[in-house]
Amino acid sequence: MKNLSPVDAAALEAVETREWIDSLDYVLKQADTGRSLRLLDALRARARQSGVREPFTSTTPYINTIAPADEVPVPGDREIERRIKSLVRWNALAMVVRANRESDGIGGHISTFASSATLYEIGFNHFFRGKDAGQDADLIYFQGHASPGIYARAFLEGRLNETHLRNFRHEMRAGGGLSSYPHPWLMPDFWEFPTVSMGLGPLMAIYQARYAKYLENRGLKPVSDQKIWAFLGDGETDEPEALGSISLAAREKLDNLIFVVNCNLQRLDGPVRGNGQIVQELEAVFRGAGWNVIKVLWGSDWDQLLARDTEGLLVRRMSEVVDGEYQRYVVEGGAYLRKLFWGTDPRLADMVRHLSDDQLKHLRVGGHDPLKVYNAYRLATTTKGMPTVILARTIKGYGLGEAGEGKNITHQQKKMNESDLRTFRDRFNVPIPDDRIADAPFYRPDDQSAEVAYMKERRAALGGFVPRRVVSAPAIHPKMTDVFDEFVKGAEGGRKASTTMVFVKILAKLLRDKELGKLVVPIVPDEARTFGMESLFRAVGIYSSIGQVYEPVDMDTLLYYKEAKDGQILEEGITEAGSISSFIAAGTAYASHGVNTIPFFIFYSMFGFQRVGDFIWAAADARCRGFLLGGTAGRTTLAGEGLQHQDGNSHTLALSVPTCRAYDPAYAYELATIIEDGIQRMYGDGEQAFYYITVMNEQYDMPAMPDGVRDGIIKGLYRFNTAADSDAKSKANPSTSKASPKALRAEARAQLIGSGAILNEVVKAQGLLAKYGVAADVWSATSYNELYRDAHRVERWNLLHPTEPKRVPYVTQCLAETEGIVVAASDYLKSQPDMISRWVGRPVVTLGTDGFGRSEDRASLRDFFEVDARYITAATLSALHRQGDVDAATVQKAFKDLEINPDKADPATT
Ligand SMILES: Cc1ncc(C[n+]2csc(CCOP(=O)(O)OP(=O)(O)O)c2C)c(N)n1
Ligand SMILES: [Mg+2]
Repeated sequence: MKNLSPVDAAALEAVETREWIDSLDYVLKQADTGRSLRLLDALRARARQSGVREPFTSTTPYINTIAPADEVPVPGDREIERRIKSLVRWNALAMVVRANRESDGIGGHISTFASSATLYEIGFNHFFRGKDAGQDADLIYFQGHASPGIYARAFLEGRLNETHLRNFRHEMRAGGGLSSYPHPWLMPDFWEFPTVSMGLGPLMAIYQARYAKYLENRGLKPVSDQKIWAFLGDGETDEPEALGSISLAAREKLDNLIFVVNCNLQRLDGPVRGNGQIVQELEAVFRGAGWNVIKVLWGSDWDQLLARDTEGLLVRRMSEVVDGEYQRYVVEGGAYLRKLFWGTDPRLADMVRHLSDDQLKHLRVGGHDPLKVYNAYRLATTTKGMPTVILARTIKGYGLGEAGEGKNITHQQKKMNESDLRTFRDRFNVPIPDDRIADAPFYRPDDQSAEVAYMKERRAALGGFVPRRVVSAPAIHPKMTDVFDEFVKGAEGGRKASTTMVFVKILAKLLRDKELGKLVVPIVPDEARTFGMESLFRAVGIYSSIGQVYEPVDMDTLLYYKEAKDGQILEEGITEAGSISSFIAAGTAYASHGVNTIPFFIFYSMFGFQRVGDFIWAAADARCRGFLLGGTAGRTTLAGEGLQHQDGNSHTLALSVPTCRAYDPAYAYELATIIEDGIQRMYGDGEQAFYYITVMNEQYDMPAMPDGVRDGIIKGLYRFNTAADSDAKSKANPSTSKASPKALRAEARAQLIGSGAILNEVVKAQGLLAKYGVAADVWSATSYNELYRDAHRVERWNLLHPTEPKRVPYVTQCLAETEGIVVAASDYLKSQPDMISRWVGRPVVTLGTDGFGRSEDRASLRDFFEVDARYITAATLSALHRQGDVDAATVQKAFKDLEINPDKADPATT
């Protein structure tokens, strides 16, 4: 061959190729596919032995994964399904066009659903299982901005009416409207999963699928054929969250999970991979991770052409064209295609000589062909032992023609003129007369029509309409006194403890509780030992879908690392995003699985709201319940770790989440009270909220619960002790009596507020202040966020009811009648106590930890951030002096005694 001319060499190679393909065809005809695979393996091995270095390839050729011979026809009436799909398309488009005509700039998306209509319709007519008769329904994560299509279908099904559609993106109008995207908070009977923050849906779907198996393996839910579907955009896969956990899905063999990636090759601004092929890139990534990849690239029209491609020329051409060029083919005519796609080789051009330019242009891609999509779903739903991803090629803005089909502007297209509407109508045969087309009227055939009857019959056969959110878990009314009693009594034997230790004890007791135990779901992102939770490994086991197939290294110890198929702990490894997704799956299981599981997700507090804040937002939207525990919290309480770990921010971030109740408890009884109340309110009273509780690692005495403070703990503030209590206590205890005042001066009074571990500093300051003649009461602020919310609620009521007796915010009720300067200190931003200052009735001096943390010990940190007992004392005296209650000499002496440097740099900015 070396001596041949290039032309002869090519000819010879063509003959050789032909012979090899013939041989393979022969084997394929004679034997099962296993034989051909073994043959290919043998050839590969032979080539390698002879020194051929095969380039690594993680992709398959750019053709459909399912061969035409393996396809089955779509059951049902294809013609009616086509008509239904056209009506859904029309109404989805009309919804957006009309909304934007009426309110310019109201937004909405036409092109996304236009590209994915077939992907959804095949699901609705043949696959998506509903919830009727308690069936374990499929859980579907719809691509957020495809929502117009989902609404349009619900309209045809008779679930939404014309007013709803007219009020798309006008949720507050009379008669009801529709939210822009899937939001269970806004449409709690309809949407189940929030998806529109891109990347979150796919990740949540993976953990949802794993959670479904967890519930099955733990006997909390019967084993079923339920599928978790996630529909996502190809552009969306650039979000790290979208692909970040796909290896978990393969490792866990989640054959209940199906991703459908709508590969329209475009995102908002332009092509996803103009210079490459997004489908091939995704195939490589998913195959590499161990997924079953089904490519649906070409419609049935291409089958004949590919069958005639005996030399592999067409497949090669398909594989070399980049997405930017494929996109171009959509907007250009058939002549362009004939020249630039087919015309690169005369043999290729010959293959389509019998087709007109128009026919060439309309050769469909796979994602618009019901047969191809049906077969992909069929294979996906029957595949065992691995998750499936379907990469479906579609055309963005399909059917919009000049108005945007395949164009870069198509994502933003919201308006269509009369001629565009007419073209769309004609293309999909929508029965709207010419004289009405300009108005873009909605169209719904009557209930007796074949279309509506068919849709309803199909949905009934599959178990009812989807999406539909149903809360099926009944409220529970656990008697939990046994669990919490011991914490109310205070630490026995004067042993010191941290709130983290107390939390772990509470969790352990809850896990042992007869009624609640099995419902508790502890979730940790590789931090169990950090929080002293390792005793739970052995007690309840770590969930593993295959149990434990090795003998753990610490097998002979009491607290060995026990993995079990019915293990209860979700030990997620280092993924806060994954852990919060498990939290969401567990905290919404009361709706999606009919089980009231109670998640406790404990994490490093700096890696919670700050790191996965958008997931927490989605949790709130999804009406999630449960407990988030921010561990080793507090900017100065966490010693040593420094700038990245020391958290002074999380309560402020938590405030922004409407359904999140955040608490910063100091003592065991506070923590126990909050958790007990939380379980009651969420799982007994049905409140759709969740809790964020910071727990610390500083160990100190845990006092007994004072009388009558339960209500205050929940509301966010209560008086921990008074100056008189403290005085009496000091007198009774000679070791601290030195700090007691010689004589209390009536005018020098203070109300000191502390929270979390800083409450102890406040108690110490109370003693110090007594030395300088100041009588101080101490308050524990368990939640500034709750105080702030209550005050605003009351203030709003007063504003709206000007002639009725004024109501008084809880914080005002607590502090208005007290005497003296108010000083509040916490381990978080000063804005925390600042939030309540306007309802206190007099100025509040706030101490907090604004700024970057430092690697230091606790005492140095509290000195640096000016939140220790010395600074609380100094701040109180300073403010008392300014209002004339303490003389200059006393303040100066105190500053000297306490070693306060007035010229110290500001920690907020250093
Ligand atoms: C986290 C996030 N970033 C940005 C957006 C805004 N956005 C909405 S749709 C879109 C483009 C989507 O492209 P693709 O995922 O390919 O979906 P397609 O519409 O093409 O199906 C963008 C950037 C968003 N919703 N979420
Ligand atoms: Mg796209």
